Amino acid sequence: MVTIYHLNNSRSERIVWLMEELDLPYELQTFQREPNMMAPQAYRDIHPLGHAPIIRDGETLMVESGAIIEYLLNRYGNGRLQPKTDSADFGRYLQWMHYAEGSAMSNLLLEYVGSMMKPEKSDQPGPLQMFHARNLEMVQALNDELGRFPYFAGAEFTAADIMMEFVFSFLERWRGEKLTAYPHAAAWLQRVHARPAYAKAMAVAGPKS
Ligand SMILES: N[C@@H](CCC(=O)N[C@@H](CS)C(=O)NCC(=O)O)C(=O)O
Repeated sequence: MVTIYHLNNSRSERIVWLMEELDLPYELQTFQREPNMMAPQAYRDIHPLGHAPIIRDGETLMVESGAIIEYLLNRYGNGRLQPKTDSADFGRYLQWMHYAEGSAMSNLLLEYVGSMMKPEKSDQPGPLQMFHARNLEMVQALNDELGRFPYFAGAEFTAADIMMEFVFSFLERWRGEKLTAYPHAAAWLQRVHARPAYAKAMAVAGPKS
């Protein structure tokens, strides 16, 4: 059985949600962040890279949420939650699967961490202003994309939505932003949050669990 090492309020939510969508059994081990938000030593002892999520599946021990999702889908998904490789949605699916961590989270974290390290405000000139402006453009572009398609890959909900959902959760939870200026993104978030598997995952591994 797959073991998910979950760190509270973290990207490991993605993996719990995926397993619930696939209706697969898993063992959940939950760890609490230290006051400085880092993973505790017991978590770091599981894998030398020590970031959440971590999973174990037999001999396989993995970090990196996107890679874990691809692994679980390819091994246990039976074609679910990803478009067929010859479908028109496949390129978009791959793009958003990778964009979530490769660009979106990096862009947001640059601004978030930068704002904690420097007194500079994002409405003043400097790198923070640049990151802030870039992130506004990014969220607008994501909103526009969700005006073209109901889900990130196209007509169907896929694992790309699971990857991208954390980007918007980060905006709301950590930066306290409301998506009122982004109606397509807000409607999409409501749709994905209404999924029974999301509710189940959040009950055991959500921010309030
Ligand atoms: N790109 C990685 C990011 C992993 C990451 O930064 N995880 C955070 C939680 S969301 C973490 O482990 N923070 C605590 C720490 O680094 O000690 C992924 O998607 O898995």
